[in-house]
Amino acid sequence: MTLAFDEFRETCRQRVDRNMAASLDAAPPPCPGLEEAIRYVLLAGGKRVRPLLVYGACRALGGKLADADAAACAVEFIHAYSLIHDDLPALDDDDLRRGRPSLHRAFDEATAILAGDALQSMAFEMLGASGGNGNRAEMVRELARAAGPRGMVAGQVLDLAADSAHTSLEELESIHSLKTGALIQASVALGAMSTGKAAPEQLAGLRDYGRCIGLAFQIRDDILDVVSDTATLGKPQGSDEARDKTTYVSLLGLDAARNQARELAADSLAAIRDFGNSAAPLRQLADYIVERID
Ligand code: GRG
Repeated sequence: MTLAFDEFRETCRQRVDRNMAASLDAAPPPCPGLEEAIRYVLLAGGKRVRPLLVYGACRALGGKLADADAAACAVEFIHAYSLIHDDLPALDDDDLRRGRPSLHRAFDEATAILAGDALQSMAFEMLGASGGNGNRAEMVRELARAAGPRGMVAGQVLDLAADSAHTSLEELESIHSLKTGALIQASVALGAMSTGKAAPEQLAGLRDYGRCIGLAFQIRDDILDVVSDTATLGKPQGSDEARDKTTYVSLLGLDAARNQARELAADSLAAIRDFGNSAAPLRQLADYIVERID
């Protein structure tokens, strides 16, 4: 990774962390337990990949980072909610997240369900607030579509229903393009939309970049579940195998999965080949996503 990318990543990380904290400071929930739970989840770690994609796409179109602040917070709120619910006993029943007890373990199940619900609403409140350059109604619709019953929630339902013995590569791709990919693709689209000046062909190229990088992200996730360790990941290593889940590694093997992730990263770069230097952060993000270690 280059120094310029490291700086971009750190600037974006600090920016989204500051804005998420400020939104809670400005309008805290009138019940301290809920506020504490939301802060526990939001303000302690995470790679902030989705906000980085928002800011990267905004930059690619020559926008200012401030244009994309609301979208960057909104996608991280949705992501945080999805992780809380994903860890619940009714879903993955995971005790560890980002190196700490998952929310329902640190608090209790009811608080975790409600904190997830609250974060989902907070995302749309933040994105729908007036101001900024983008068309807010279209942006709210974009996020709702990605997070909802034709996006992330559908992916989760299909994943729960998948039969590990009979899941094909096509089915796996369709599950993950919904469960993980839809929010990642929407993050890129929202970054572009937040500038208010995304031409249709630019948006199409960026969506294609997001589609490829979303799948590459999931393949890397599957690889790390095999080759990494619990301390580095901050969540239980080997959980896919323990749950007998079909993954890119179980279907393809490690080497072919790595190649597939790299090919998708190359495809993502091809999708934004017409963008100039302003898309450098997105290009470096593609490399980061397939080489990341956590
Ligand atoms: C309404 C019950 C209910 C469920 C909502 C939970 C859910 C639908 C969907 C789950 C989506 C999900 C958890 C996808 C996994 C995607 C994934 C690879 C997450 C890890 O993301 P990272 O690595 O995490 O970006 P950090 O911690 O770095 O932010």
